[in-house]
Amino acid sequence: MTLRPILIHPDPRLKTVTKPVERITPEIGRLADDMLATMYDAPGIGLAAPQVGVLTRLFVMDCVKEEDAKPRPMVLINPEITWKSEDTATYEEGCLSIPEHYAEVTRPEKVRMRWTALDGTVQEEEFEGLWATCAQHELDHLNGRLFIDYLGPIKRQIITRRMQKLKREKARA
Ligand code: K1U
Ligand code: ZN
Repeated sequence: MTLRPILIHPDPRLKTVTKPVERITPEIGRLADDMLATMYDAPGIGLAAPQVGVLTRLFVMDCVKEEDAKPRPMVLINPEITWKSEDTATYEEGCLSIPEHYAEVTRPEKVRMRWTALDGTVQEEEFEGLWATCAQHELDHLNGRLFIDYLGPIKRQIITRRMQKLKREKARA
């Protein structure tokens, strides 16, 4: 397993609409393993392929919060929303590609998602709470959308400028 570097906003790869996975190859299996390891290491509750520079429709997530609970690592390939609730929920979101910045985002409270698992089977499940928020945040990544795109232009610009500064500092270090 390899920890992969996480891209920091702004980066054109984070604004790209990604391509479907055509075939579940050993390379896709390795990507999923690496992404789960990278997500747990960060730490985070989700990670989408474009965040590690791979422009394909795959994300991982595990929103189990309790320290002593069994982890639930999930790999979702070619995910799509098949139903969303009219009720909405607002969560303070973060993003591993926008470190140390958080903002409230309102989204459907529940979503039903269909995806292909690593073993090739088609799965469908209704998510709610943090799972629903995270699944929608990750699906947005596959469509080149970041949580700051839900904010007003001034807040978005402030965060983008801070990230540009952070990247300049990191490049000098
Ligand atoms: O996609 C990402 O950048 C991962 C992101 C997912 C996410 C967080 C919050 C709401 C929606 C989606 C993160 O995991 S940010 C880190 C984080 O939320 C966290 C880190 C450690 C413990 C618990 C949460
Ligand atoms: Zn994110």
